[in-house]
This record gives sequence, structure tokens and C-alpha cells, in this order.
Amino acid sequence: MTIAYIALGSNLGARDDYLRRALSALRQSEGIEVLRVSPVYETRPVGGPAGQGAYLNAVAEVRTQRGPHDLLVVLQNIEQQLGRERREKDGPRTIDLDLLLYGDLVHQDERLTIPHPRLHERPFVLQPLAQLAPGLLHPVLKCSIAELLAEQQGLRLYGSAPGRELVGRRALVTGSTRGIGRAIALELAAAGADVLVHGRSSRQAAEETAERVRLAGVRSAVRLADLADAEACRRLVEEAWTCWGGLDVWINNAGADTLTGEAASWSFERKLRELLAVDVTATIILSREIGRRMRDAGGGVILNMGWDQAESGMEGDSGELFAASKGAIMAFSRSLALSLAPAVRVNCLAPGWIRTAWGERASLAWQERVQRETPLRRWGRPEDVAAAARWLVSPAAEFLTGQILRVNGGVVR
Ligand code: A4P
Ligand code: MG
Repeated sequence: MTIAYIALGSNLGARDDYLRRALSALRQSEGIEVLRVSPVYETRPVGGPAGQGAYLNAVAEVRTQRGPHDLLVVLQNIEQQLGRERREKDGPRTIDLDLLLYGDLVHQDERLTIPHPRLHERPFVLQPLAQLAPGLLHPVLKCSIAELLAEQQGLRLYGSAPGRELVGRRALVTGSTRGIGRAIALELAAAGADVLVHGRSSRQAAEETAERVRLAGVRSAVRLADLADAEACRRLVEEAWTCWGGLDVWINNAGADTLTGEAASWSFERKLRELLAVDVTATIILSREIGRRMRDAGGGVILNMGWDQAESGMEGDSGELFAASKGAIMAFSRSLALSLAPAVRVNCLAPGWIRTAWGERASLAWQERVQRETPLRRWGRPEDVAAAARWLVSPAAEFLTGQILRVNGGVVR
């Protein structure tokens, strides 16, 4: 799954109708999920023959399983469906769909150049793109979209750029080699934070995440530790703290996976012991250790990971197991917030049905149940949780501590 950005432009005929139809065709394309669309801007034509009409321009953010060439073919097919004729360079067109960015890919062949070669010099692309992702780093030029836009306007950003609200913050995310933890690590990096990646044993997976983090133009390093071991937890805090001379953000995301792989066939009691050790005891030890250091150093933010149904209840072994472990984390987080206020903020996220390793393989009955029980009618994505985490650890949330934020598609029971 890759996040890509697509530019839309039209300056012939019913321009807004062409944009609407192009977006609707994108939404209906298999393997493409339109996440967000920028405002539409009316813009003066750049280049091309004299006297052509003004353009409407917008940018769409999509999430896709398709490769970049495949995605380009989809875009060209939509252009064709909508009556695009290719005549002169930069001539008027009913619809133009360009692939601006495809993750952090840098690529060039005769069919496709990524990032789009003129992206950085065109306000009609940069302005709508900056509405969606001001902090996104151009993978070649290594400056943010907001900076590129300012440059086109003859301005220079002074101080921290928009969308880079965590510049200078040092963060650690436990369990960030995959799934939700990885999404959080990448999201904090996109906001400008340096991120320490933690994994249990796979150095390779951790290094891969760290490599991705660095592409956002920030520092990253890897620390491995088995959180089921209390001594390893204390060592992790010590090593992480000394790595960059302190930490500003600590996110306890790691949890034992008792749903997939070999663990799925463990006895109830073995699963319980594992969840209590990795989810509960480790979160408590880590947050107390790091919380004390942050308080002594003058401040910091801790974020823990609960579960929305720990409060409402869910039937079955997994419901009981996660209610006991995640419920404990949620209750503990409130008390710790009181202990560490006002210097350190402590909050908790309570995700609902998020499509991670288990969700990918869940039975049809589960898929239907998730749809039925979620008012927003879809699985949550790791990125949904990451977006909430980014906000909760940012200065924008500085008046929030001791809170539990449900990221669950609207379930209120
Ligand atoms: N191609 C290579 N890389 C890409 C990519 N990342 N995305 C190749 C899309 N296409 C890419 O494109 C020409 C060839 O570029 C394709 O065969 C593809 O394989 P095209 O869409 O057939 O032709 P075009 O649209 O004339 O070229 P292009 O490059 O899309 O033009 P531009 O640079 O986008 O300029 N003024 C305003 N205000 N608003 C506009 O939207 N657009 C243009 C078009 C000019 N002036 C404008 C606007
Ligand atoms: Mg084009």
C-alpha cells in the first residue's frame, strides 16, 4: 500500500464536471482508495498557446496497491474516457491527470518520471498539494511542499514550516517495525520528529522502518528489546534516553500478537500471561521510567495504546483477554497522567477495528461484522491511528492529559 498524489486539471468545457467525473472514476477504480481531495483552484494557464482559458486545478491523495506504471495507465484511461485529445504541448484539455508523487519513490523511464518533473515549479500544483500535505518532503529536493510553494511565491519560510510541527522533538515508538507502530513512526517523521524505531528481534525490519523515517529528512536509529523482560525494558529506556540526549515523546504501541501465527493456538492462560507481560507490565515499567526522566528534564509526552471495546465489552476469549490487558493500560494511563502533571502529558488511544495482520485475513463473517458495527462503515487504517497519535503528541493538544481518544469509526456504545 502506497500513498500517492494525483494532480487534476481542466480548462475546456464543463471544467468542474470533468474534475468531478475524474474523481468519481478514480474512486471506482480497483485498488485505488481516494483518501482526500484538496480545494479546487482556478488558475491562469502556464505555457501553451495564447488565449486558452483558465484552468481548474486540484490534487487528490490516494492509497493504492497498484504499482506506479499501473496507476499511470489508470489515469490515462480515465483521461481517454473523458474525451481527452492530445494535440499540442500544454494545449487546452478537458482533463489532465498527472501522477505527482508515489510514496517516496524516485524513478525515471521513458513513460514515467516520479516525482513529476515540474511539480516543484508550479503553484497550481503546489498550492492544492500544500493543502493536503504541507510537510511532505519532496524526495529529490528534500524540502517540504510548503517550502517549495513559498519559494514560488518569492517567500522563504522562517522558523518551523507548516506541517512540520514536531521539528526538533525526539520520539520513540515501541513495536514500530510494522502495522500501527510503523505508521505512527512514519507519521511523526513526516511531522519533523526524529524517531527511534523499536522492535523485538528483527533488526532487518527495524532498519527498514528507520530507513523510511530518514527519508523524511529526520534522524532515526534502531533499538531492539524484548519487552516481556522487565530488565530489558529498563535498558531500553536508558539507551534510548542517551541516544540523542533525552526524549520528548514516548509511544507505547507494542503489544503481544496472540491472534496470528503460532500464538493463535496457545492456551487461554498462556495468551493471558503474554498479554499481561508485553502489553501491561511493559507499558507500566516503560512509562514510569521515561515519565520520571521527562519530568526531571522539564517535560514530555507519553501515549499508550488501549482498545475501544475494553470499556463496552466483547464476547469470546479475545474479548476477555484484550479487555483485561487494554483496560488495565487505559486505567493506568489516567493515574499516571495525574502523577506526572503538569510537566508530562499522558494520554491513551483506543483504536477500534483497525485492519492490521489479523484484519487482512479475517473471515467474511468478521468483515461483515466490522462493517455493521462501525458507523463510518469501514475498517480503520493504521494511518488513521497514526494521524490521531501525531495530533495528541503535538503542541496543538497541550491542554489534553489523562484522556482516552477512541479511533474507531464512530462507535459510541
Ligand atoms: N509522464 C511522465 N511522467 C509522468 C507523470 N508523473 N504523470 C508522461 C503523468 N504523466 C507522466 O503527458 C505526456 C507524457 O508524460 C505521458 O505520455 C506520460 O507517459 P500527457 O498528459 O500526455 O501530456 P501533457 O499533459 O501535455 O503533459 P504533462 O506533462 O502532463 O503537461 P503538464 O506539465 O502537466 O502541463 N496551467 C495551469 N494553470 N494548470 C494546469 O493544469 N497544465 C499544463 C500541462 C500546462 N499549463 C497548465 C496546466
Ligand atoms: Mg498530463
